[in-house]
Amino acid sequence: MKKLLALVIALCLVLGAASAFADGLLKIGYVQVGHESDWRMANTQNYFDVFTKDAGFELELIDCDNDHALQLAKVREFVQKDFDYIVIDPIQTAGWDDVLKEVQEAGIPCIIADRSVDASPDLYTTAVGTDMTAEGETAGKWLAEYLGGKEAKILVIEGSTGSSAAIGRSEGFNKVAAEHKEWTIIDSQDGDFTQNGGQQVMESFIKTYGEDGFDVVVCHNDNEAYGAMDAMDAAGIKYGVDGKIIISFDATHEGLQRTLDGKILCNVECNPIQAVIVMNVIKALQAGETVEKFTLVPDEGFCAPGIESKIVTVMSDEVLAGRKY
Ligand code: GZL
Repeated sequence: MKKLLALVIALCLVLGAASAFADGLLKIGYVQVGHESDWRMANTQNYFDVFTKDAGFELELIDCDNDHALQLAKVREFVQKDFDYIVIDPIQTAGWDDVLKEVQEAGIPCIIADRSVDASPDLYTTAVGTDMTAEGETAGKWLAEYLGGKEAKILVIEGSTGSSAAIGRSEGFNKVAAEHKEWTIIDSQDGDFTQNGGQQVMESFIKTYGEDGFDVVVCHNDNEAYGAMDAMDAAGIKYGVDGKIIISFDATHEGLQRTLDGKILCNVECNPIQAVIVMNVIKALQAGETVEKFTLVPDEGFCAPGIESKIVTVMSDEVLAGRKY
């Protein structure tokens, strides 16, 4: 009887193990920020395009709708389901130590993608993303080049508070602004990376400071810039090459179209096409290779036609036609 029982248990174990690899696909759990912007939608689509079954993956991507607690809960679910890899795009930099320790203790490789966390790099396998501080510096350096010493009153529509994108871009821009006593940053409010958020903040800025109260609006992403334009259109305030200076980030296709049209004067890229880089990191880890602690996704800046610049690329139809997203 005992022999029969042992045989049945062994058979179940073998069948169980076989079923886990029956499809031979690597189970990838991706905890995504949300669906707040065109950039985010391009990033999500890119993961679905890359992590396909034909490529050997079973991707479960969770849109956490800007809810940090939901992100933590979904990571814990991926641990319970014993996923092969967990990819996290953290809504905010804070509050990740405990859950990253749980992932590590479960022996599941963890990749931080796009945005970054405050947690020690010892708590995750590797990170892939852009340099948000450098993006902010590029915007500041371009503005300094464009203004050529002229005074400027600056309003900022920030990205989601606590996100590494908003923190980095502010840090980089403010570092350059500190070198320009002729600049004054009048106000800085959170527009949540959405068009509606950008419009609401800009409406409040116009109400508070009036048309003559500002010269420059720095928007932490294209959707906020579109909202700011909506608000200025409604108030009859001109922007662009002969109006208020709008600086934006992301350089999505629509954002670069509006830069080409001279509505946005400077647009600093943040490349959402990151899935192949993450996939290559996973393949290297699968092959037992060691990977760098951080893989930089390169980006650059653009400005409207008719503006000379040594800092960013001047937009043209050819530049726009050559863009991949
Ligand atoms: C930046 C990314 C930001 C984009 C926004 O890497 O996390 O979040 O700039 C997006 O458009 O919402």
